Amino acid sequence: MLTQKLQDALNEQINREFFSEYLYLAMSAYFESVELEGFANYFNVQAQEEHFHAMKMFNFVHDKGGRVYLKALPEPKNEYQSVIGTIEESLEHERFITESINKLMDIAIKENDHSVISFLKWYVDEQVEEEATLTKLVAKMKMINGEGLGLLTIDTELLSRKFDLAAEKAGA
Ligand code: OFO
Repeated sequence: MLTQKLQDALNEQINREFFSEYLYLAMSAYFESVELEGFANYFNVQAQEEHFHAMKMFNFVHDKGGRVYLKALPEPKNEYQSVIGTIEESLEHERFITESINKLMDIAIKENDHSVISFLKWYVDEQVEEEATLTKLVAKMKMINGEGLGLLTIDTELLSRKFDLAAEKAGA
């Protein structure tokens, strides 16, 4: 069983993970609109990962005998001014998500629920990876000034990113 407080906090986080999916789809659509297929693919794959994060938590709440309540999603930002600015905003968003996972973990510790603590460790580690990947991408973008041949080279590199459900589950 989950305490009411933990169930509410997990439901909030499920909403944030689905919002992340929505936000990254909006970023993917922006990149499609400026013909940067690799960046569009990168954020499309990221959106699929976020869906996985949300569903992993959705299923966990049920496994714990809890109740999932889905809430409305805010409208994501659809217009972006630059490639580098968009990546920076995604990094900012991941920092916010890291903070919210940390707060959720604080609640699990306070409620002394070891199964939730153990479950959330996966998200804590995942956030390290999420922030590191985007930090490196921002650094690369700064090296090339966010434009020209460098931009097209990175765009081509990002085309190869794929969502691998089996690998995600294996890491689960
Ligand atoms: Fe779910 O990690 Fe990004 O938001």
